[in-house]
Amino acid sequence: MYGGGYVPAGADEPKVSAENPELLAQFEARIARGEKIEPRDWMPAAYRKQLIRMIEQHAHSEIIGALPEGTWITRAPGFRRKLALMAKVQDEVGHAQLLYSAAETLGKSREDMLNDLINGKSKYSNVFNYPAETWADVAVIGFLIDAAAIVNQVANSKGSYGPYCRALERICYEESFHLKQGHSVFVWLATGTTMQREMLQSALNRWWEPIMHFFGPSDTMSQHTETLMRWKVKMASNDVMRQQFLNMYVPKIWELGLSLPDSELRKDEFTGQWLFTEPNWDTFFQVINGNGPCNRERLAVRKIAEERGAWVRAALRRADARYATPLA
Ligand code: BYC
Repeated sequence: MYGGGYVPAGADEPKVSAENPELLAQFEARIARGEKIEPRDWMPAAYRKQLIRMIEQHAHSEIIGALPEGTWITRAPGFRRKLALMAKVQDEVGHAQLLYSAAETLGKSREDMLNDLINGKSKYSNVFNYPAETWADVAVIGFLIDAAAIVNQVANSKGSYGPYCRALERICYEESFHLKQGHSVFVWLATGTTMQREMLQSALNRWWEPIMHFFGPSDTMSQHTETLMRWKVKMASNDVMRQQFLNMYVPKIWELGLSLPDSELRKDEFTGQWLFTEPNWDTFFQVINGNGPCNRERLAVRKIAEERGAWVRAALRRADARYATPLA
């Protein structure tokens, strides 16, 4: 239905110069005026392709992101923590639903997106390729990864593509509850016994580099930022978002007497910028290209879920077909 202009993944990058110049100028003027682009509006093929890539990766990150924390539901200490974690994990899967629906408006089917995830063709966030070894990892994910996601999503919710922005607005409300849940566990452990503090410090040390990677490669290395910012898909560059995160959350970590594994980390009071050791970008590219500690396991779990859910999807399709047939 929305097929015009959709270029499947792997095809050559659509050329903006090949677009009708009049339509392109009108489109760019709408974006400059801050208007939202809606699914049936004209859009350049490259805009459509970039949006599908980004929203799809985001949706995959939500379902794969449910896995590391999901393994802790049965082991969460106490009924209250279990309930909160279960609700959070369920929310993350719900976010994926919203995002897959937003991506579908651009012409790629959910089935194709999920197949591309399982076949390793599509990416998802680097951070979910690491194991959640202890309960403190759940605190770090819930507090700091959700915080990092909020920085990114609040910015992008002001972007140009209507369905993505509306999904992000709703997601941000829910993420702020997740952040509270993560913060509560984080502070509990930070102010707990020596063993609890050590467990938290160790989790923080392990997660720091993946969190720094989360915002994407530094602006000088980023492939897509320039185009995405021009079309207001991305509302801040990777480095700007990383700086915002450092500014908001490093003081909160230090206040609790915890340290971060980077001796260069400090705020330059003169420029207001945070200085830090450049994270290892080779490691980042290894992880996002399938060679992180848990990539294979994550995709294997997803594949099993797809296989076991096949009969449900088939039954739903049959039921849909039945109701679509007019009564005799
Ligand atoms: N991980 O040109 P660049 C959550 C890739 S889930 C993996 O800078 P761009 C949560 C990038 O795709 C929230 N890959 O890219 C869920 C590109 O490769 P391709 C997740 C990454 O798009 C459950 C290449 O590197 N949030 O919160 O301009 C539990 C070059 O990068 C990453 C989103 O998905 C990465 N971190 O900017 C708890 C937000 N970074 O595609 C929490 C939506 C980069 O050319 N996405 N790459 O092969 C975005 O905002 C942007 O895509 C990014 C990257 C800022 C991430």
